[in-house]
Amino acid sequence: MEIKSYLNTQKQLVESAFEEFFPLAEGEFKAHIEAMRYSLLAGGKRIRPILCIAAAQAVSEIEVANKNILPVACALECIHTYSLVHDDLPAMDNDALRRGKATTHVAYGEAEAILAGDGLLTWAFDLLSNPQYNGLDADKKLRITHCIARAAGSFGMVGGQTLDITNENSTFPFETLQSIHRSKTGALITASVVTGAIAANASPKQIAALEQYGNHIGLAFQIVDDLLNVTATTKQLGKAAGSDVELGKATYPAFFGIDKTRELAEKTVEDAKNCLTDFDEKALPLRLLADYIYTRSH
Ligand code: GRG
Repeated sequence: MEIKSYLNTQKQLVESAFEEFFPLAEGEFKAHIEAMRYSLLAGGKRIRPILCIAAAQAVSEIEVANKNILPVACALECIHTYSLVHDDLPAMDNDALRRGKATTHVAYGEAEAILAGDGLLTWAFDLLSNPQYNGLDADKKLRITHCIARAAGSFGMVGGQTLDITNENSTFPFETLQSIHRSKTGALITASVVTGAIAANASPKQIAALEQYGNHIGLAFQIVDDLLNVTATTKQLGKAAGSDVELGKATYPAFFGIDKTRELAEKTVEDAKNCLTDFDEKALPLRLLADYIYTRSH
């Protein structure tokens, strides 16, 4: 299996699901929905929904297009996209470029961008709970919803973003950096893997192993993001390169230099793959995704 073609196929699957689930820009709220669609459909690697699908595939024979997995996968991408829209705002990172396009506040204005982010976050929970889209039983729905809410909120992504912003231009211990990375980026990535597994009826033992896998790749993802911020170009990334130094952010390269950071990222990816030893060949996509997280160029 080629990771490139796997990623392309799953990405198309996720994007067609958005066409099915996401409201059209029409009617009374046309302008608001247009701003949400602008950011959601602007591209992006769709790593979180793909991880959700891959985790489901790792524990069952289910068809990838299983109606119960795609709404969860799409909800994760809605939350991720909202976080990018808000992260780009002038009050936060103040970025003008995202996914190779003007950021939402540049295209639609600040108030619309805030509301587009709010709408995307809330829509995620609509998707998760609405029986029209999601045929999971009530217990699974509740577990998945709670897992995602916890990962996205004050004890996960939002908490991590707060730590990140309040620590700009200051020195702090490495443990704080790890904690920022694990909560700001890692928590939603772990939730992507865990919720895919729950939706596909994984056993508690499988869920525990996949949670560990998710923790490692979540951290690796942000370490590589730190690296790319200093080694890649704005054109390659589709967002501002070099912004971490400009904003005075502490990062892995700032702590360890580029070579050591690469080593640490590679080791973290190996740790992730080691969590999959009890899984059979159905976990191949998860193994390849771990490698991809290390080798990605944007
Ligand atoms: C609650 C007001 C308010 C704002 C929330 C939580 C938050 C703002 C921002 C944190 C999210 C953030 C920017 C995390 C960094 C994670 C990261 C590496 C993002 C880039 O993810 P990719 O590479 O992007 O998957 P694509 O564009 O491919 O989806």
